[in-house]
Amino acid sequence: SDLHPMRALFKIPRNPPPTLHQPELWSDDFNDFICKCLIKDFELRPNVLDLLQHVFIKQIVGKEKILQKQLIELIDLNQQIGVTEKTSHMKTQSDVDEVDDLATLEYLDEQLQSRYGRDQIYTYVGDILIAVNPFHKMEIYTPEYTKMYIGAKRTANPPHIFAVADIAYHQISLMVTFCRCCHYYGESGAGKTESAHLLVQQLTVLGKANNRTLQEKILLVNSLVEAFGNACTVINDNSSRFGKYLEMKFTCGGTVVGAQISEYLLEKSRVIHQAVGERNFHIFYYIYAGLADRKKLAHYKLSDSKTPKYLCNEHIKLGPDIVSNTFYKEQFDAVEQCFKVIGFTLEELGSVYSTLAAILNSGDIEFSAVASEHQTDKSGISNISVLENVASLLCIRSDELQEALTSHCVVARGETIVRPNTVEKAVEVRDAMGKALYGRLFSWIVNRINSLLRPDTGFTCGLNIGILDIFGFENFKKNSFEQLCINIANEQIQFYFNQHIFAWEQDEYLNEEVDARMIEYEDNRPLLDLFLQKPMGMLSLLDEESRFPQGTDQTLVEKFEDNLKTKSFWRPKRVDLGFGIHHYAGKVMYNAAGFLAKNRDMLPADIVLLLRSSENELVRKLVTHPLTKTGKEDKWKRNKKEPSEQGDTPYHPRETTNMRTQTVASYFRYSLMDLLSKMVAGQPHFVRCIKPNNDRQANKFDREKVLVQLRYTGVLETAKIRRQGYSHRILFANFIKRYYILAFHAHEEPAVTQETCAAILEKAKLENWAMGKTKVFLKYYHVEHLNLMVQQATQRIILLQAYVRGWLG
Ligand code: AD9
Ligand code: MG
Repeated sequence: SDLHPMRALFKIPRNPPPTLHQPELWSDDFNDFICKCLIKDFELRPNVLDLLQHVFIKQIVGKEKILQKQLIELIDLNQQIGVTEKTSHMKTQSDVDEVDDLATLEYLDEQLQSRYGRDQIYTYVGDILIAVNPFHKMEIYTPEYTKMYIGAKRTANPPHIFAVADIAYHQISLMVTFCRCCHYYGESGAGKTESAHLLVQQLTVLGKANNRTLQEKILLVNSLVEAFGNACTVINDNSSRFGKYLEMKFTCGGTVVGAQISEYLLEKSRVIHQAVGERNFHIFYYIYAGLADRKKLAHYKLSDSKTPKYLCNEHIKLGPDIVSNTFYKEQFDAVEQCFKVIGFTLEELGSVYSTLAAILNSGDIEFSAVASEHQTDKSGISNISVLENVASLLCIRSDELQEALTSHCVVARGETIVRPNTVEKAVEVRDAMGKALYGRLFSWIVNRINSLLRPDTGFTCGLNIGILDIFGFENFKKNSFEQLCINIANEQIQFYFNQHIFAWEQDEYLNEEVDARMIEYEDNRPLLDLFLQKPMGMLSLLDEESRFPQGTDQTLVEKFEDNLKTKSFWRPKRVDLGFGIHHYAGKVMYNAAGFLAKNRDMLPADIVLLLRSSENELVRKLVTHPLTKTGKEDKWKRNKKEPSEQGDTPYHPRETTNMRTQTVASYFRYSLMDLLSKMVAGQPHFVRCIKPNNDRQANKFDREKVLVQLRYTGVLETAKIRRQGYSHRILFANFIKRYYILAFHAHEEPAVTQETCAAILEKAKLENWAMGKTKVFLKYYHVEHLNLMVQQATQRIILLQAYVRGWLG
C-alpha cells in the first residue's frame, strides 16, 4: 500500500533490486538491449556502471519496452544537442602534441633532461611511459594525486604511473575476458620495482575492494615477497633477485577480488655466497636482528656474539651491526605483520623462522679431513653442536644428518655402497642443502600466498591485470651464471617488446595494405638463438656438458668456442674461463667458473630422503612434490601441454630424489616460455624505467648514460614508430560495435564495412587515420578521443536516466 502508484503499476520490486552484478535477474530482452547500447561494447568506467546501477537498472524490471523507446528518443535528442558542447570540450589533436609526449619530438634525451630538471620524471613516448628514477622522495603519490588520475583523460594531467594504472584498469572494464599486462623494463636500480608498487597501489584504489583487508593484503604481498627475494647489490640496495609476475583479479564490475603471483628464477646461490660488496637476502638480516630484539635468538639456536657465516660477507664486516640495527628490527616486525594479515598461521610462521635459522646455522657447520688407514679423503664434522642445532631446527636426527653430509650412497650392481665425502664434497652438500631449503621455502611462501589470495571461483569473470617486474639487465665487474640467466631473460623480454612494437605492427601494415613507413630496429633474434636454440644454443651446450661426469668449466667454455660461431660471442685471450657476449644492452664479460656446478644444482638423494623424514610438516612439504595442490602444480601441468617456442622441452619436476634431475638451464628455459605465454596472452602496456646516473644521486642527469639506455631499449625507434605508426588496429566489426553510437541511432545496426567506419570517424571529426582491408588504423589519441565521446554520450544518457527515475517517482 505504501508503493508509489507508478511502481505498483509496473510491478517494480522494492528489494532486493537486481543489480549489474546479478545479470541473471534481468529480463533477457532488456538485458540484451542494455548491453548492446550501453555497457558491453563501450569502455564504460566502473563509476558510470555504478551510476547506471543506481539510477536506472534497479528501477525498471517489467517496463523495458517503454523505457527502450524513451531511451532511443533521448539518445537521439542528445546526439543533436550534444555536438557543439562536445567539440568545445574536447582536446583536438594539436593539443596532444605537447611536450609531455615525446613521440612528437626529435631530441628525446635533451627533453628528458630538461623535464627531469623540473622534477618531471614521467614522460610519454606515444603509449609507452618513460620513468626516470628521481632517487629522492617525490610528493606525487599522495591521495590527491590518486584521485586526480582516476578516470581522467591522459592529456588532462601530467604523465604519471597512475595514468597507466587507470588506462589498464578501464580497459579491463570492457566486458570481455582478457587480461592486461604492464611490463617494466630497465636496468638494475632503474626503478622497476618501485613503479610496480605504485601501480599496484593505484590499482587497489581503482578496484575498490569491497573488503578493505584484501586491498591491504595485496599491497603487503609485495613487501613480503621482496623481503625474501630482494637483496642489497653493488648497484641497488633493494635489488630484485627474482622475477615476479603479479596478477590482480577483477570482477566484471571492476572490483578487485584476488591476486596471484608467479616467481621466476630466484638467485638461490646468494644464500651461500655473496659477491664483493653484496649481501644476502634481506630476510636473513631482518630475522637475525628481530629475534635478537625479542631475546629469542637462543630459541632458534643463534647467538648475537657469533654472527652466522652466511651473513658475514668476507668483504664487509657486518657482524655486530646486524643485531643492533633498528631498521632491520622494524622490518622484521613488518614482515611478521604481513604474514599475519595475509593469513599465515602462527605455526607456519614458527616453521618459517626455524627453517631460516636452520639455513643460517648450517652455514657454520665445519668439516675437517679425517685420516684413516684406508682412506685419506674422508671428512668429519668439527663442530658437532652446530650440526645438532641444525638437526633440531629441522626436526631430523643429527646422526642421520651427519651421515648425509659426510657420505653418499652409490648403487653398483644392485648393491648400495656407502662412500665417504671429501671435505670439499661435504661443503658442497651442505651448501646445496641451504640453497635448496631457501629456494623451496620461497616457492612455498608464494604458493601459500596464492592460495590465501585466490578469489572465490564464482566471483570473477576472468578479468585480470598482470604486472611483470623482473630483475634488470646486469653487467658487473665479474659476471657469473646468475647474470647470464638474468640477461637472457631480459633479452627475451626485449625480443617480445620488439615484436610487439615493431615486427607485428609492420607485418600488419603490409597485410592490410596500409601505407606506413617502415622503421629499422635492432632485431635481437640472433642473440636469442645463440642462447636458446636446440641443440647448439648456449643453454643446450651447457646442459650437455653438465651431463658429462668429466665435464669441467674449462671444457664448457671450449665447447662454447667450438660451437658458437657468431660475432656476438667471443673469447678473450688472457682469461681462462672468460667469454664475452654482445647483448642488446651492451657487451658483458662472463666468467664460467662454477657454471657446471650451478647448473647441475644437485641436492643429493640422501638429503632429500632425510628431510622427508622430518617431524616438521613444513620441512617435509618443502621436499615433497608437488608443493601444494595449487599454482605450481597447474604450472607444471600446463607446461606439458604447451610446446615451447624453440621445440619441446620435456619437463621433469625438479623435486625428485634422482641425482640426475633437471638442470637450472632447462628449468630456466621452461620458466621463460611460461612467462612469455602469459605476456603474449595480454594486451601490454610498457613502462620503461631509466636510470639517470650510476651514483644513485638525486638531481643528477648523466646525458650519455640516459642516451645509451634510450638507444638499446629501442625507445628512440619506438618514438619514431609511434610518430608514424598506428598503435591501435581494430577490426571493423569491433570498431562499429564500440563506436557506432557516435554516428548512428542506438537501435540501428549499420553494416560492417569500411564506409560505416569512415562515417563514424568523420562524424567524430578525426583526421590522419588509415583504413586497412579489415581493420581501422588509429593513433592512440584517436582512440582516446573516441572513448571520451562515447563516455560523454553515455554520461548524458545517465543524466536522462535520472530524469526517468524522477518520472518513476
Ligand atoms: V633491480 O633490477 O630489481 O636491481 P629496479 O627494480 O629497477 O632494480 P628499484 O625499483 O628497486 O629498481 O629502484 C631503486 C631505488 O631507486 C629505490 O630503492 C628508490 O630508492 C629509488 N626509486 C625508484 N623509483 C623511485 C620513485 N618513483 N621515487 C623515488 C625511487 N625513488
Ligand atoms: Mg627490482
